[in-house]
Amino acid sequence: DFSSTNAKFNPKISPEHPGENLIMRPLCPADYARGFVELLRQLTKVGDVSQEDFIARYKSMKACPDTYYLVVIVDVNVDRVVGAATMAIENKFIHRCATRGRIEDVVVCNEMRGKQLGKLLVETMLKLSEYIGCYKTTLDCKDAMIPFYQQLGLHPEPGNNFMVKRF
Ligand code: 16G
Repeated sequence: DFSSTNAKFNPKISPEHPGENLIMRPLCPADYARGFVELLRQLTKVGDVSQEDFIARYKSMKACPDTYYLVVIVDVNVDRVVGAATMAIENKFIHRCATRGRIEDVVVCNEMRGKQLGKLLVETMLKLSEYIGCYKTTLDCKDAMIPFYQQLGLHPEPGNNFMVKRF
């Protein structure tokens, strides 16, 4: 239900109506041919991911019910994936066996900037994680993206830092 948040969208868009010639839906295997993996290259290094690799990973995610939510926005005119976001649900013991949402790999293709699609993807994932009952939902992002995420109600949490060890 986007009725409470729709005010933030001008013009008004929603998951059902993301914009002219656009649809929003869960990722499906045929999205490899629609450029899903190519789109991810606009976010970070992806490397070689063959169709077989993609299908294998897709199946392994599907095999974990209620854990991976992958959403895409497709431009039906050109039949290409133009936006995508992932939410992973983590099962915890803390907070009375709660779940926590992690929003990952949010990307909108360069040509589709300024259509509020990133906002729509993140807002959808936030709504979904709230609906699922997550006690919190987090993401990590570049400094330059902090204002973008802040307008969606996310904020850096004082005293909490994002730590990483790369391999
Ligand atoms: C950003 C992404 C994160 C992604 C990472 C890739 C969002 C909200 N954050 O931080 O999900 O995994 O970039 O960067 O989309 P890396 O390749 O340097 O890990």
